[in-house]
Amino acid sequence: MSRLSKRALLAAGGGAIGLSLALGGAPVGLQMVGPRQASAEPSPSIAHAKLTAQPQSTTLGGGVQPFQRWTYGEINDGAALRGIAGQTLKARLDNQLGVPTTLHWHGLRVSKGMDGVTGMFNSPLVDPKQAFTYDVPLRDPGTHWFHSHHDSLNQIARGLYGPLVVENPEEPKLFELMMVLDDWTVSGPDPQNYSIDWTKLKPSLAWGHAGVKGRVLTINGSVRPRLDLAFSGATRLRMLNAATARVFRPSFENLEAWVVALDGYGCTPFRLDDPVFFGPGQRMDVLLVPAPFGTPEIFLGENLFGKGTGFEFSLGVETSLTLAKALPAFRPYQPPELVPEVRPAQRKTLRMSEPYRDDQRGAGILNGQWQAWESLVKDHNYWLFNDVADNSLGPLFAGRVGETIELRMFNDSATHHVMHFHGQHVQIIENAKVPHEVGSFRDSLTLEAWAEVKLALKLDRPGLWPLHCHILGHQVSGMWTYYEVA
Ligand SMILES: [Cu+2]
Repeated sequence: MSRLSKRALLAAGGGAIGLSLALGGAPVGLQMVGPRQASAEPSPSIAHAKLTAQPQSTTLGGGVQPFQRWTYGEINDGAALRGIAGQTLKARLDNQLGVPTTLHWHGLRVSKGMDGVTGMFNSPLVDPKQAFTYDVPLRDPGTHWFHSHHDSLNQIARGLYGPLVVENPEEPKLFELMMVLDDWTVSGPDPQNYSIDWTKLKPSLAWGHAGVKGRVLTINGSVRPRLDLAFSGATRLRMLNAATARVFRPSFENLEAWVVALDGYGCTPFRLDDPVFFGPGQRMDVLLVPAPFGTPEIFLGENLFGKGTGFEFSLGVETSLTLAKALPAFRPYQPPELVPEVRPAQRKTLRMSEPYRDDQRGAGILNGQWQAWESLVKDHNYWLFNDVADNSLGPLFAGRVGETIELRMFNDSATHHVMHFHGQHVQIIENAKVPHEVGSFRDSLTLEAWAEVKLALKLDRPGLWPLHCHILGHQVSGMWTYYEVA
């Protein structure tokens, strides 16, 4: 078995995932992630994955009734699709659902038409019983993910997502643990006997507030997950927030925790002593070492105040590198073609707000014209970007490859938003409320109520690229726009 086929698909947390990453046509089995030795064998430049979108019976545990989840094969319980930086992933999506779907490669710089967004963005819609193969160059190492970008609110909530780890051969190999956070909409009076309830995903006034959150929290698809840390040394925790609306605020107890990557890209490592906001779509890589005493735990901070629900870690049998040896090897990842120029070619502003009643001017722009508040909200246009609910005034900006755009973002509202850039990462230049993020490259950033940030992006991939809120009820009620790169 070649190096890729052994390493290409690795499962952490003891679970199987139906992402068969195959080389030469033969699907590859699962393997636990542990400390790995560097190999002298070269990596094949092409990796293949077969992702079958299909319904599958599952249970989350904790008294939730079994239900049909949508998956890419088997249940996602902490496994990841893996490749090595520099490879190209050819991922065949086979649609065995009764509805059309697509795949979006969140955090990856793909080419026009491969991004999983249909319509003006040119990616094909994959009908039931049809297949499409995506070309995904694994340019940037890190913890990324893939998910449906068609009817995303419904399809992601029902489970159509999975982590994608692009390994960096320069980084030390540590014992790893994948941690996918999600929440599930349920109904029923008895918490020991909840039923999954998809009707809560229908259009509702919640879209105009914080979005639709599920009452049942899971890690790796389980209410009571098994979370093994290395017996000694540092564990690399790869966190992903796959929820459609819930911002978490994770914190750790009886653990030393160092953040080494944000949204996949290496950052200047910092010690995580205070909880941080962790919005839908975001990733965070944390090195964890248990304290000598006490039970190591993560608290999810799911209500944004207080510690929230705690999950205990256990100690496995694996050993890993010490923190002292591992930490110095992690450094900021900044591909030169994305490092912004000091003097931007253009300065732009993005203001997020709700429509408010203004009988003279109108409450917001729809179909290119100011409209009354009633006309906006009757069709669930609860959010505006620069006063516009539907992009009818064209792109947020247009520029050429290599140009730097300075973008100031203002959250003029009382809820969180998570801005996600397709096509590339952008650098955070100023963020008064979250200073540790300054300088980091992100594809998704959480803005607290009334927050203001300054970003710079050096345009990299030609095409039209969406920019939207990853609180998906906000996305479908006005919070999306796009930018154009020639
Ligand atoms: Cu939002």
